[in-house]
Amino acid sequence: MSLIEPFYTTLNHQEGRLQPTGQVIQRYLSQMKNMYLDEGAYNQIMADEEDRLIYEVFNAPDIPQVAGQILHCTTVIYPGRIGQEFHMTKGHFHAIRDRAEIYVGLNGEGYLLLMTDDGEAREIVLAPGVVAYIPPYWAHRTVNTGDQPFSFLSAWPGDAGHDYGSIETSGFAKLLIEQAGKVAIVDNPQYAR
Ligand code: PAN
Ligand code: ZN
Repeated sequence: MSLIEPFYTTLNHQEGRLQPTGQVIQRYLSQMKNMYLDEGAYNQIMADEEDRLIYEVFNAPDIPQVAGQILHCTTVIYPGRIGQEFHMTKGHFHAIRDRAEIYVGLNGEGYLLLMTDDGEAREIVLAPGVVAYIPPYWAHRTVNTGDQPFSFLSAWPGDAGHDYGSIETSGFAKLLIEQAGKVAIVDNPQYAR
């Protein structure tokens, strides 16, 4: 491994951003086609709004993506729903499945959903100050269940990589929806492992 310079970033808890920031990833609804259950609601939003920014990722600058390094970033998920389903991240397994991760809740209201290959599911309320441990082998997705931006900090091994394809194909076992004004966790009728 090559020697890189020590550095720091400053975390803005209110905005959920790292300063200075490296690569910024913006995820729009159009990049999440077929990930939300309600296809009619998806099409309506795409017709009315053209597209919608669902979340942004602010990576710490210039860390090589190799074993031994610790990548880290913040994520901000903007509030809203697609039909009954709350705005969420794409979700992924790590490409090297036995790589773990830590999430720290910063601001807003949201959940961390976890799932194994067998569709075994768990959830953690990622309130501000909550430090969640994502063990090796667990896929993870976050969901904004509030009406303000929901943000959290993540740190994970440099060689972990991201496998988005598995979730794109199978979906997530559980969905977070609004039901009679409340947050409900329900089985995903389209989940197919
Ligand atoms: C996080 C996620 C981030 C965005 O940094 O990558 O919250 O979610 P998606 O990657 O599912 O779009 C992480 O888990 N890194 O490994
Ligand atoms: Zn991850």
